Amino acid sequence: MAEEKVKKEKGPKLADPNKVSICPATQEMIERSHALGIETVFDRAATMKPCAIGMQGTCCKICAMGPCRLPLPKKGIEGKDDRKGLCGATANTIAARNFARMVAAGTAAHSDHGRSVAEVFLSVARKETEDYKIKDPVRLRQIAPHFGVDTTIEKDGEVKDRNLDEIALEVAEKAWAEWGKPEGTLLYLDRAPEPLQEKWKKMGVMPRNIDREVVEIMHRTTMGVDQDYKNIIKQSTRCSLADGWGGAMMATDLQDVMFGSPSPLQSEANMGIMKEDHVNIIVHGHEPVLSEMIVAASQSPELLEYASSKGAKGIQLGGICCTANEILQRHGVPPAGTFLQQELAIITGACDAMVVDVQCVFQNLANVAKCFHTKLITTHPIAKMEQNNVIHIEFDEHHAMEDAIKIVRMAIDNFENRSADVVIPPYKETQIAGFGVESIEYHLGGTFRGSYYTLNDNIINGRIRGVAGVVGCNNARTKHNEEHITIIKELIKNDVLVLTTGCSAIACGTHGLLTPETAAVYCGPGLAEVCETVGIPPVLHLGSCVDNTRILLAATEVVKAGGLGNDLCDLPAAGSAPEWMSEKAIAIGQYFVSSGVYTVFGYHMPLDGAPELKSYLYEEMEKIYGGKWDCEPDPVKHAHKMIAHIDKKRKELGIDKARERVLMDMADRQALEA
Ligand code: MSK
Repeated sequence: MAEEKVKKEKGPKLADPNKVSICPATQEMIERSHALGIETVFDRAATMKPCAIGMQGTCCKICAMGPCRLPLPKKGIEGKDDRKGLCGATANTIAARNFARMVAAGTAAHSDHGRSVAEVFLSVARKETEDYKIKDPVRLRQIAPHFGVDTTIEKDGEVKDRNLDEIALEVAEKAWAEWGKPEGTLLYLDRAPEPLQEKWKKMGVMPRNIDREVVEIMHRTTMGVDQDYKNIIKQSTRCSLADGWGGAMMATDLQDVMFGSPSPLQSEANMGIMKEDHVNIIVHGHEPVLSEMIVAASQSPELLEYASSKGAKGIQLGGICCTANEILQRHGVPPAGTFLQQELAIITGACDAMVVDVQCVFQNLANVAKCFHTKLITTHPIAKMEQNNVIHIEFDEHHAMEDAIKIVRMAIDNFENRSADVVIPPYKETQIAGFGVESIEYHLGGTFRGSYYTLNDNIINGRIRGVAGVVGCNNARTKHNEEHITIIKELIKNDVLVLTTGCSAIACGTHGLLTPETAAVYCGPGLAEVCETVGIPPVLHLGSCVDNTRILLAATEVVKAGGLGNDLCDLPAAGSAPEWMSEKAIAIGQYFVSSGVYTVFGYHMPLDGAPELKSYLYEEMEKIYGGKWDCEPDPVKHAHKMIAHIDKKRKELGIDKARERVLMDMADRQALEA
């Protein structure tokens, strides 16, 4: 262990635990990492500063004449902006190309995840695998029409339900084609409100197929192609829509069909979910196809007995990042932490195996794992690690359960090899997770009404001021979880119902915001009344990063239910990614903005070096799609920008007066009565 430790005497700058996180479990584990001399992301962030020109978005490295760097002059632009790279590319072109490439990378990540899911679904439909089944046939019948697949058949003058296997096969083939079909546009676009579809058609941004839009960005942004920043952003819109209304949305739907649609369930969150006397397996990444099998394997009587034979009292599964959210929302498996806690879960000394798939996985996990007994297992052919202590068990859906059993057995065998003291920070909170489009309808609309009417009614009467989607990552350049939690508390205090996904959702669980009891403590009177009446938390956990599409569809249901305008941009709603770090967040932001949502990012946006492009994204886009970008690092101001937008929309809808009435306190009411 000693030789793997970071040499403290070399004096790398260490993070101050209390300054880098608001989470006590995280603070304690950072302290432990320092005591053991193990470096984590928090220390690296203290040592390495980000590149100032990259931060401005104006470093171009797409050809070997560069990198060309075009920072904004200290005094700002005086007169004509004549900054240019060797080829003449302007700051706007360079920053737009960089932005577009982030959209392409983010779309590729979500959509390749979706492709893997579609591939497994195709195997299920073709009956090539026994390990996966269609768990939610109702969901399959719901989505089939969006693929142009009939769910009924007319026979002998009678309309009957069509055979499920036939529907599955046709849906699987249609879905699979969406990545590369030669003609037409994506089928799911018809799920958006019609006025929005009309805007997309008018602008020529209806995605044709998913892969094509990603490839086209890579082509357009290579040296010497698209040199008009507005045209580059137009393709960024088309590509991002292929993510939000394409690859990511299909990932969510097909996962629901195969693994079951989530419904609210109780669980816990934070590193305190790990158990010293259990075999602890942490799954991390994004794709649930393997982790679904690991959940099943870890509950099998044979493996539980095997764990007991090795002296363990059971098998404790936990998650990090969005794989955590996937198995939380369907099985109640508790998340052990967010993106920034991945190294710390190993530093507990209790992690017998960490199983990673794709996205958001630190390469430094291998260095941390070397300091303990932890088996670090990569499972995906596109995501291996170079370090020699990493084990690769390639997952294949055709023998999925076999792979999962092998992994769980390996973790059990490793239980007796624990080499360091086990220190599990004793912090965890209860949470309710697993909301979706249908469960919001059920809880806020009721089966009796079967619509979003009651939610709309409460928005119109002002008890609920508006709806916010707060999503996304942690970022080691900001204080872990602080922005998420401050913004969300400020929103619910002001009667804004919050929908959350990704690491933001895990942060909310960790800090106790995902229980119905939260309403009485943190909410304004209107939202508290609604939450207490229907028994929901004021912050609804809607799943993983790809499940941001649930937010789009829930918003579409609100539009359909009536009374709040005709399009997503009419709604008193706003989006936020307070601690974003991934290219995927930019793709998500762009598809929300292009779907009509005012979207505020925290930390910073790599646009400051290109003021014209920045004002195009922050102002002009609203004139085209109804949504726009914004950035505000201060969390309280951030929340109030969102609230101001919500109030602007309430005014435009003519429902601002209703809200004034609902905000009357007892004294006002008594005065009125008198
Ligand atoms: S895991 S993309 S850090 S939300 Fe989806 Fe968390 Fe961001 Fe990864």
